[in-house]
Amino acid sequence: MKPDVLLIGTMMPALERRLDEAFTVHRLHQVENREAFLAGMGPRIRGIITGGVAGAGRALMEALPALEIVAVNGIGTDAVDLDYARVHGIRVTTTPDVLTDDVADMAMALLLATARQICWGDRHVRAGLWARQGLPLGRKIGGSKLGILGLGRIGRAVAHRAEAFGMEIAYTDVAEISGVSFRRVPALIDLARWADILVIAASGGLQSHGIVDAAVLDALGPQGMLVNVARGSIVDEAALVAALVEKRLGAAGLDVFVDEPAVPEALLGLDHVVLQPHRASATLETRLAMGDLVLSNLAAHFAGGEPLTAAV
Ligand code: 8YV
Repeated sequence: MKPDVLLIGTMMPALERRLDEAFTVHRLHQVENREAFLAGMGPRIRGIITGGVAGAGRALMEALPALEIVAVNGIGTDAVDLDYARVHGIRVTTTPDVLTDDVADMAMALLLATARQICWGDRHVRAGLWARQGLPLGRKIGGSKLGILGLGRIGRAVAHRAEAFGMEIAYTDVAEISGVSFRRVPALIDLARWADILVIAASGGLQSHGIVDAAVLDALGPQGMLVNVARGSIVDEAALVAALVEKRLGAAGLDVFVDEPAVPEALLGLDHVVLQPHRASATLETRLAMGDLVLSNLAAHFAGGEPLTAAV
């Protein structure tokens, strides 16, 4: 008997085929009447596969009394009610390490695209404006000051890349990170005051909710730049939009938003903002590696063993 699992969202076809081989997969996006489905099938579901942002909230978990494991296809656990999982002995796994390089690359890509106005320049050429009007000058990355919020695996990978670009680096984290030579600035507002560019690489959740607020954005200032490859919830999005519209913040490169896939309308017309549809881990290689890890975690658990990368 193959275990019944619930797939929230989609994965690459090759990975979904492998899921189908090992499990009886129920696809939530194909369910027409969610209530009826949960009433009928809910008691049989032993596993959930979900993305990192939303999916396995408390209401869904409560409707699945036989739930044993939530395998997150990502590093963030925002999609899962971790307290509920702990209390009910439900394992939660993520996909660490395999996505670190790609997310750090996206941070650098956004940083460069924003500072050097790559997308703006591209629009300019395509619109046939090159011969007719100029563009404002970009900002030099080499020698600039990079503040990193969150010096975990991804933050460190950003720092190492930025070093190669000749940037000066400091970070804010809840504690001093051992084994790194980067300077820690305990208060985020001080980091923002010092930095030319602030990259957010912290985890989402209650602890970081809204900590990049209006005061931090003002400390970054009209010459400053914000890059976010972590979670939209870490930024006070209304304050960010206001700061960008009023030019109190110089520029932003954003891969994540509060209410994805909704992006604040006011950002769409701003040339000093670069937008991405939450794609930092979206390479063929990394999505395959993430999927592999999801499958391995589920296989280990259902074979009676310890999942490889358990968060809970
Ligand atoms: C994914 C992410 O895009 O790792 C995360 O936490 O947000 C991203 O890598 C997301 O998990 C969708 O699968």
